[in-house]
Amino acid sequence: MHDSWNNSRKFCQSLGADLAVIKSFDENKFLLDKLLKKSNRATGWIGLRRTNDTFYWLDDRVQGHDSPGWDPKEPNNLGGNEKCGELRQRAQWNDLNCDKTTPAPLCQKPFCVSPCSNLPCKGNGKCVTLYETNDYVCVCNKGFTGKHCEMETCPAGFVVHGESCYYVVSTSPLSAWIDSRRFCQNLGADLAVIKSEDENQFVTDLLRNTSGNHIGWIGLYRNKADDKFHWLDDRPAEGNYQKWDNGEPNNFQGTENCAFLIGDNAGKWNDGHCLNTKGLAICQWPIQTGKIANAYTPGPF
Ligand SMILES: [Ca+2]
Ligand SMILES: [Ca+2]
Repeated sequence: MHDSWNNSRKFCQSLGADLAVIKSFDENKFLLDKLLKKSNRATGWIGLRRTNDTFYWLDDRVQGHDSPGWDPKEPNNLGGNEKCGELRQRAQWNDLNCDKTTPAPLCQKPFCVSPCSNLPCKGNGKCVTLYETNDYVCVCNKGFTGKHCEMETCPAGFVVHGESCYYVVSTSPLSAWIDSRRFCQNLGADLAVIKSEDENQFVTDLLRNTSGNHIGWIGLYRNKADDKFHWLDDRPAEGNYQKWDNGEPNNFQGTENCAFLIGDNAGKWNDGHCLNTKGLAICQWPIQTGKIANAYTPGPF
C-alpha cells in the first residue's frame, strides 16, 4: 500500500497505530532496514509534518531544521509545497509533497506520547518519564517546589499555605500600618492581601500562635480617591471576600484609614487609625501590588 501522507496515516490508524514518531538514530535505522528489505529504493512516510514554517512530530514535539536527522540540504521545501516528512536512504529525513505516493507507510504501535513532551515542569525543572505508568515527575531546581515546580519556595522564616507564604513574627516591633508595611517590604513581601475565609483563618491562627498578639495589620486601606477600602493589589474590598466586625468599618472620628485583623475575635476586621502602634505586621509573599497602592500614603492622621 503506497499512498499520500494523509491516507498512509489513515492506514496506520486503521491498525490502531499511527505514523512513526522517531526519537533516535537507532529507530531511524531500524525502520529503514525494514524498508530496504522490500526494495532497495524504498522510502517511507513518518509522523512529521510542517505547519507554517515549523515541523512537528505527531506527539507535538517541534523538530528543528538543523537536526542531523535531516538529509543534507533538507528540508528544502521544494516548490514551496513540501509539508510532510519522509524517511529515505541513509536513514535521514526529507520534506516531501504530501500528495506523493512513493513512500510506504511507516506505522508505529503503540503510539506512546511521552508525558514529558509538553514540557510540564516549570522553572527549568527536569521532567523524568515514568514509562510503566505513563506518568512523570518533575525534578525541581533550587527555589521551586510543587508537582510542576510551579511554586517558588518560601523565603526564610515564611510559612507556606496554599499558593503563598506568610510571615508573622513576635520579634517584629508593634508598629503603625505604614511601618508594618515597610517591615514586610524589607523582607521582599508586603502586608497580606486576603482573598478567602481559609486564608483569613490561616493568618489569624498564625498571628495568635506565633505572637500571641491580638492585632495584625493587613494590606487593606481606605483610598482617598473614593473613600473606600482597597487591597494593596488594587482590588476593592467591596465585591470580594470580606470579614468586617459588626458595625465596621465605622471610620471613627473620620480618622480610620487602615485595616487590621483581630486575632481573638475570629479574625474579624476593623478599620483603625493608621498610626495606632498596637499592630503586628502580617506579611505575605508573593503578592502583586498595584500602582495606586504603591503611591499611597495613609492619612490624614
Ligand atoms: Ca525536500
Ligand atoms: Ca473602626
